[in-house]
Amino acid sequence: MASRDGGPSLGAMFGAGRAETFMGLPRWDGGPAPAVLLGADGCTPYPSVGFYCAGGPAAIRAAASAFALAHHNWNFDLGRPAFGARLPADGGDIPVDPSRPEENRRAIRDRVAAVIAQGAVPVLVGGDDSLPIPMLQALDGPLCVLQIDAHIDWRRDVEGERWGLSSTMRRASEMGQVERIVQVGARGIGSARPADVEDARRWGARLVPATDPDPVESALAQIPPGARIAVCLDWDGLDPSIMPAVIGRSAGGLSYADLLDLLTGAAGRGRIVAFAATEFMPSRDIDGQGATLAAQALIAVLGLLCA
Ligand SMILES: [Mn+2]
Repeated sequence: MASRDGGPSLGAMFGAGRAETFMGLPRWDGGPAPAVLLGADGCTPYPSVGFYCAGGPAAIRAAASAFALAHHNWNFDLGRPAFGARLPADGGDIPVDPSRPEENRRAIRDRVAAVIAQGAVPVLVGGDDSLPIPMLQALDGPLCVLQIDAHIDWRRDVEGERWGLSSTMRRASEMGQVERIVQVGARGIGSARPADVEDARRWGARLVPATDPDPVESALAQIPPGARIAVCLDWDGLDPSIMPAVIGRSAGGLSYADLLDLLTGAAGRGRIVAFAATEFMPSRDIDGQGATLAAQALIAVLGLLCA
C-alpha cells in the first residue's frame, strides 16, 4: 500500500496490500466470534449538519490496512500478541440513510443484537455520536456506561431532535438497564448548559473532567468491580494534537496512553460488553494522522476483547 503521497509506506514495507476489511481480518459470517467490528456512517443527524462523519469507517479501515499481515505480531500497546487464538471479525457497514433516522436506529439495534446473540462483543465504528443510543438499547443490564468525550451529551434535545449526538448520555440515563454512567474528558465549552450538568449529577453520573488531577484513575475508581461495561468513545475525548479528525477540536484532552490505561483498566476491573467509537470526521483529518491513531486504538480494543 502506498502512502498518501505515493511514496514508501509502512504497509508496503511489511508487504501488506490494501485490505477490504479492517486490518484484513476475516469477514463476519454471522456466527460465533470474540468481537465483531461494525461500521456506520451515521444514525440520527441534526438537520444543520447531516452525516458529517460519513466516510469515517472507510478512512479508519484504510489506515488499518497497513497492519493486515500483523495479526500474530506482538502488540506493545497491550504487552502481548495482538490477538488470541480466535481472530475478531469485520461485519462490514450497516446501511444507513440520513433521511431515515428511525430506520437507521432499528438497523443498528438489530445488527448489534445479532452480534451479541453470537456471544461476540460489538465494536461499532462511526459515524457521529448518536450511534451508541441504539447500541445501548440492544444490550441487557445491568450496564455501566464509560463515556470518553470532550462533551457530556446530556441535552434533552437539539433542534427538536431527541436522538441526536448531544443527547446520548441523557438517553442512556433513561434506559432501565443502565445503572451507572462514568464520563471522563469533558472540558472547555460544549453544548451543555448548567441545568444539563445539574441533571447529570442529580441522576448520579460520575463526571470526571479532563482537568481532574488523574482523570484515568478517578474514572476507573467509579467503575464497580465486575461491572458489564459499555464504552462510548468520542474521538474528541482525546487531545486534538493527536486526534485532529473531529468537528470540535478542544484543547486539553486525554493522551493516547491515557486512553490505553482507561481501556485496559476497565477491562481488568469489569468486562467490556460493547464498544462504540464515534465522531471521526474524515474531512478534518490531517495527513491521515487521526485515522492511523483510530486504527491503532481499535486494534488494541479488539485485542483486549479477544484475549
Ligand atoms: Mn464529543
